Amino acid sequence: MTSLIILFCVALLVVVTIQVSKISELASKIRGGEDRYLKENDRTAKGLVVFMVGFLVLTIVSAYYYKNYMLGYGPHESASEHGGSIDFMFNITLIATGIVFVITQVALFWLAYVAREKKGRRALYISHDNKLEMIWTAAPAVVMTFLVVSGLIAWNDIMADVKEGEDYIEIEATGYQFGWEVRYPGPDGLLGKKDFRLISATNSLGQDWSDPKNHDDMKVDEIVLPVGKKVRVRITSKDVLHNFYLPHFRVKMDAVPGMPTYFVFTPSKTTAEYRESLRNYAEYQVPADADDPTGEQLWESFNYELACAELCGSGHYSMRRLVRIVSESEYEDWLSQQTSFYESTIKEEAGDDALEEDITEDADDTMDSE
Ligand SMILES: [Cu+2]
Repeated sequence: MTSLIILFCVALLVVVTIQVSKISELASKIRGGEDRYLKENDRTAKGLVVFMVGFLVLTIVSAYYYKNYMLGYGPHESASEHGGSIDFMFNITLIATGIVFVITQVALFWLAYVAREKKGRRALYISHDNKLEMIWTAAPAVVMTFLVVSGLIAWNDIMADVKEGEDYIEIEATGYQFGWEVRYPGPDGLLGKKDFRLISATNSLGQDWSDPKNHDDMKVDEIVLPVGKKVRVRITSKDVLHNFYLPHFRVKMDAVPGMPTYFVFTPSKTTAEYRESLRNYAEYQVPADADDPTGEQLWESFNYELACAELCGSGHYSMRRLVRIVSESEYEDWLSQQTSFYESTIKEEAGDDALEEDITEDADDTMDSE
């Protein structure tokens, strides 16, 4: 009801404004102010052109100022093999819409100036023009088709799953409020089975210990991956929606509880290489006059990171994890230092008792089924 009354008031206000302006227009005509009216009209039309020029100049200045924030430029180059095609789509879309933006703004303000009211001038009336219709239908259609088709091709390319027999590393990221559990498959290269009913204080992922593939699976704090190798990330969530986001690799995928998703990508730059590429950018250097106790430049301490890109609750910000891309040999070294979660936690803590318990439970199950 309140909104209806407000709407009615707004409508009334509009009517009042129109009536008042009509009256003042009439009054100025009666006072013989037609010349003054035309002069004012002239001034407004010229003002619009000045506004357009200022507006476009500022647009260009701000585009130049922020050019380093464009994907794929300056310190924002992608660090994955597919990243370039995403950056290309972003930038080509920005350029296409930018051109249309300039054309329409110029047309809008320039025409308002050129076609302003003048003494003795009559408005030109065009009821139909096939040529014009063709141009403004065909031109956007061609551009849109190009954008949509190249977008589709890029999408199918990026979202393609690994093929059978292909060499890749598969890891798993499970989002929860508030963090990520990252599981590596261990020496066998295979992730073990999970069942949410097995989730407990000591088994946060619900790994099924009767599946031997689980025994060498490792949980890690830092995501370390070798450069130039295909990685398939299984993405899932334990509670609410999260989003597995690796901005530097142009990787972004929802983590949906109960619905596994994945993303396949190939890191193309090691952390050390990426740091080196940031070396010359002012935003990655500590200013000479700054009070810097570490004496370290910002580019030296740069790290790739995993973030959650789905607002998932009060601790959303704290879901950051470090990602390190290293050479193949460094990766093997790091991998050999990781211990299996089963070996280090489950087996040691529970000792032989748990194993015995498992056996008795199994025996009970068999009796039940009989
Ligand atoms: Cu989250």
